[in-house]
Amino acid sequence: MANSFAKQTKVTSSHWGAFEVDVEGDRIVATRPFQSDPNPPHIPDILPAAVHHRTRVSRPSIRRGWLAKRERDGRGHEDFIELPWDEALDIAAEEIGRVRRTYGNEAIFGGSYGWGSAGRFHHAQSQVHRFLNCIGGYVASFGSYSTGCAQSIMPHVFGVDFLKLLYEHQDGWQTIHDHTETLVMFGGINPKNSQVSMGGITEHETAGWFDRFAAKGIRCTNIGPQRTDAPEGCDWLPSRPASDTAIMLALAYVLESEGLTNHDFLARYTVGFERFRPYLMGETDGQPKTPEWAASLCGVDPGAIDELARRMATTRTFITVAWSLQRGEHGEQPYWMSAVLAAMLGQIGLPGGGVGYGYGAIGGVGKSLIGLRGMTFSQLENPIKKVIPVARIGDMLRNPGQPYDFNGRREPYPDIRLIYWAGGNPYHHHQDLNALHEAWKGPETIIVNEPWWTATAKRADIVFPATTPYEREDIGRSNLDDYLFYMPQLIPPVGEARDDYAIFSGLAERLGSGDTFTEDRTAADWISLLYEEYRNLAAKGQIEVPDLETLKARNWVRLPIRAEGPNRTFFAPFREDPEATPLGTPSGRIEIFSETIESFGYDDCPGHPIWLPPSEWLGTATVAAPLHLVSPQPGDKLHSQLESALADKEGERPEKLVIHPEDAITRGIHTGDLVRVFNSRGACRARAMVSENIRPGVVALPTGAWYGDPGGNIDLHGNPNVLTRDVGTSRLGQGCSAHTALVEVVTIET
Ligand SMILES: Nc1nc2c(c(=O)[nH]1)N[C@H]1C(S)=C(S)[C@@H](COP(=O)(O)OP(=O)(O)OC[C@H]3O[C@@H](n4cnc5c(=O)[nH]c(N)nc54)[C@H](O)[C@@H]3O)O[C@H]1N2
Ligand SMILES: Nc1nc2c(c(=O)[nH]1)N[C@H]1C(S)=C(S)[C@@H](COP(=O)(O)OP(=O)(O)OC[C@H]3O[C@@H](n4cnc5c(=O)[nH]c(N)nc54)[C@H](O)[C@@H]3O)O[C@H]1N2
Ligand SMILES: [Mo]
Repeated sequence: MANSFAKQTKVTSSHWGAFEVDVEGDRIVATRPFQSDPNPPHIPDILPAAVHHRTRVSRPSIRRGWLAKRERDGRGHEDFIELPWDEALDIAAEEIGRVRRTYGNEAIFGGSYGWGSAGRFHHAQSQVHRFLNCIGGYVASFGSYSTGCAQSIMPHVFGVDFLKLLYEHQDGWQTIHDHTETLVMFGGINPKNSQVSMGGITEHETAGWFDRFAAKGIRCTNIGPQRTDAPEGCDWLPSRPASDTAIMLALAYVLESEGLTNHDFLARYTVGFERFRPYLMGETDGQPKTPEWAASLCGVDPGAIDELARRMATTRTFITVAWSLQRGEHGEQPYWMSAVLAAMLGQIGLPGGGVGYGYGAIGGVGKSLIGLRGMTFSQLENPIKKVIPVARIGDMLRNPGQPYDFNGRREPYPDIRLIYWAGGNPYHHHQDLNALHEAWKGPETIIVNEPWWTATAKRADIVFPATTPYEREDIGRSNLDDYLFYMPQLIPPVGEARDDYAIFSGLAERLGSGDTFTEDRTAADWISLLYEEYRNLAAKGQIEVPDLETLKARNWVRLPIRAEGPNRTFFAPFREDPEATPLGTPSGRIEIFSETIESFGYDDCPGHPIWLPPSEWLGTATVAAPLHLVSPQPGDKLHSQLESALADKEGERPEKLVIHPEDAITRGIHTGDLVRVFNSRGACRARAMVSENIRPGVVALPTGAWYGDPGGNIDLHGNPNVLTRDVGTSRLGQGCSAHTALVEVVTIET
């Protein structure tokens, strides 16, 4: 074995891009940037240490109390007993069978949210879903933590699936460069987040485009709590988190009161402005939505709002909205209001004008490609039709059988007895982790496939060690990228790790569904099959893709799928002829007022966008919790992945908390100090970083540190989710509202 893995350098792909890997014997020893990446990330630097880290799960492991007497309370602090694969698979299969027989498949939660790793076949979620479908199905989840709320609200407004709009139909960077004069970025466009794109991103180009925008004199304005959310050189209007709807309303008010609204556009392409206008002008609630009104909420100078509104009305303006804005309570409102504001400007459907979502959130948004999709491992059909909004898992576990509202429907939460998770880390990603820790005691059994002993693995009953992508072969490809990779197996599996496919094959076989799951194919057979299907699809579009053997030899190829010049967006044909190409809304137009939403009768998301203050923000700050906490994505890695190796590095843990000098001085905090960040839900440690790049009153603590404290007083690593709220954005979207939280910060005496 060792010989076939003797010294070699190969390229592989990941969610944060392609990189070269040096292998010696059975170890990854170094990584280097991919040759044609203009701006490679540093994330792979920590990969060699992480892959061989002592926190790898080496053997199948079953928690002692669960094995002895199916006890649940020990999750998170009890030790595990290692077992041989066959024995552990027997026990797991028997338990899955028992739960199915006793409670039915509706008692199995297999939503299994998470990014797992790139690679088309060994895609953990596809694997676990297919397995569960083969044995009768599972309760699934809808949407993502990234965009769940937008996925619910935006189809009502634009009549199109939000992800389709996002990934197939927005202006490309070239179009923005060529046509846009004013770029208004709510929540910024962050090169730090652009490092990542699901499925892979080879050429990191966001920062390069901003250099070109600057050279061309495009005015770029970042509206939000952190200057660093946009590249250097952009204007910054420091605003309070959660106040964006008020700012957008004030911009709309200026347009309407100064005769700058494009009423021809509203008449031809939208419905419901007449029902929204009285609210905007204050006729319904006595409060005109003036810049002065907005200033009291958002903290931005009214003069700056006035000036911006006029500039937006008189230049080609593109509004972008970060995903973070809908990851907060009432996150539906800024999304809907951004569409209304863009409609009032009347530039939707013109190149470089209108509104777009998620630029910078992931690096793939803005790349202009001609669609060549495909290469997915079929999950088969789920016979169980129960689906919860993804971020409502804590609620579901706390309230079995209780009704909840979601986008016009009301139904009871299922009663979950078994959870299967592969490729995600809910103890990193979910809100209010101390509350989740309690809710997690509900199910009888929790099974996790994981390469590392994450906080989630530690809270499982049965843990199967999974390989990382470097320990198996796969194909790397993303709908938002123009490269194709053969991802070779670089090293043998670490410890006794197996691929998710092998784990699920073993379980399916024991449960009598082996043939349905595998169709009698090995992993290599599946990779060949999926690849051939993809090649055929490409050939139909006149795109030449090498055969698999050639790709294996070359390691990677660049696909000729870049769209040349400005691209044509979703709204262009609609603008040209709204009768012939209506939108998919009930009216066929952009819905400023939605009869459908109005009919739901939700006071937390009525028939047109309105300003709704969240329950925690600077407007409700208290002495006990005076600071607004935003918890953005980490710049140095992907979520909680590779965490154990990063945490070993001097000075990296606890995670850094950005705080404004004014807030730091009054608390006697200096850069480098250890601080305690806390509120009524929990507490964590962090390392202070005093900076003027954040608005006073706001602190930022990135996600990604492993949740380190089992039910005690303080999370030692700095996971912001001990502080965040586990409430839905509204009854309509029920998305994650992580960015809505108030905290206090004090120094820790050392
Ligand atoms: N406070 C706060 N919380 C947030 C957010 C926020 O903005 N603020 N953002 C949210 C968002 S948008 C997201 S997307 C989530 C991200 O949350 P997650 O996607 O859950 O985070 P990851 O750390 O990427 O988790 C992936 C897990 O899969 C494991 N894994 C990798 N490869 C494989 C494999 O091949 N097989 C198996 N079985 N496992 C594998 C990794 O080791 C890791 O533990 O966090 C959310 N949480
Ligand atoms: N390096 C790296 N990149 C990533 C990821 C990663 O883990 N690491 N994760 C990827 C994933 S899964 C996702 S979903 C995307 C997320 O992409 P986004 O949702 O855009 O990113 P966030 O980091 O949550 O937030 C971006 C900024 O929004 C600001 N913000 C917070 N609340 C508000 C508000 O109410 N109003 C305004 N105006 N601004 C606000 C904060 O200052 C924050 O820094 O990032 C992706 N990119
Ligand atoms: Mo995300």
